[in-house]
Amino acid sequence: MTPEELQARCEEVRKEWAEASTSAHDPAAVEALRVSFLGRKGSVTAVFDALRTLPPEARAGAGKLLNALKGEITSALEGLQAEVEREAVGSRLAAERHDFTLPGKWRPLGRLHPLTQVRREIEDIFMKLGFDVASGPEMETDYYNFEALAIPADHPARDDWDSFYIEEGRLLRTHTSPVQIRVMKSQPPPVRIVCPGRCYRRDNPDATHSPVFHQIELLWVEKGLTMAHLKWILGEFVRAFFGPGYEMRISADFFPFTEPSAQVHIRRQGQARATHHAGGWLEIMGAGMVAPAVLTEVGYNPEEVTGFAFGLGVERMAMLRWGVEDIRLFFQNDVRFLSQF
Ligand code: 2U9
Repeated sequence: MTPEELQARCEEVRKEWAEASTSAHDPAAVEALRVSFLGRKGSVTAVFDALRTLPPEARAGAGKLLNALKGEITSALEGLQAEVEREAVGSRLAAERHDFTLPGKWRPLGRLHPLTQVRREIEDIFMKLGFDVASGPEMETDYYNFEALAIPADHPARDDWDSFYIEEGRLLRTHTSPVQIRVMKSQPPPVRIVCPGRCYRRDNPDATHSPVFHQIELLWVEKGLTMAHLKWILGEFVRAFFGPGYEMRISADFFPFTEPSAQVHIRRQGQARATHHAGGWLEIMGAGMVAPAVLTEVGYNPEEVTGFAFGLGVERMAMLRWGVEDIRLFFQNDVRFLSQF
């Protein structure tokens, strides 16, 4: 090769570079470019190899030219490499960008079942008055559910608690009263407890009956308790649960396990002879002084201690509070109903 030919070849390679380098837009293409110009079989390397074919006195000058070409391409490659890397980072950042103006994901909030809310609220009212919360089995024996409460097998009062029998002598409890029997049998007086729980009765479901329902019963047994203490506790409860502005009255009733027995009514003040029947009085619960026979049965001495008890329906309290007119709504688990509480 002559020095002129080598110089012309250098110019050709420079042109090839100028053309090829414009189309490299990613790191792989830049690397391919480097290999095809500076690699072992690259076009610049080939011209270096041709240097040996020049007459010795021409080699130094041609070498300078070649080194300049190699330097140009090397630094252009470095620039290109830096550029495509910057571009790669830029497009990765663009792809990962968060758009904070997009609407968030809607997550429905859960809440407590209205019956749970009412049960806990009533438990809290009585815990503040010094009562403990007690619980017991939902499957009971005839003895705890009926006999200990002075409701013998042949007594017509049994018909008031139409029950689900599991086998002879075993049934689903019809009220939470057996819990109070169990607690009294397990400890001496005084006893101050509230007993919330699920109860079962063989009723056909309708707007006011459900075969599964919830009760809260209260029991206070201690020396010297009278009907006046019962009335005081009832008044505290009505004020705490329904708020001020309600009047309360008690009237005579009958339960086998209390004597005397009473039913408790409330009425919004100033609602006399309003739209409600019976002059606006609403029954909220039954109550009474624990019958002496029941105290004797659990081993207490009715000459030493007296007690009172009452029972309320959790569903009924919730229906009164929120104006719910069908008890079955509490058991259908329809979110359109439940999400209102
Ligand atoms: C013991 C002694 C006495 C609990 C009582 C009532 C009156 C009462 C009803 C309310 C609506 C049942 O849920 S309901 O259908 N309860 O009227 N309960 S006195 O008396 C007791 C309990 C236990 C040892």
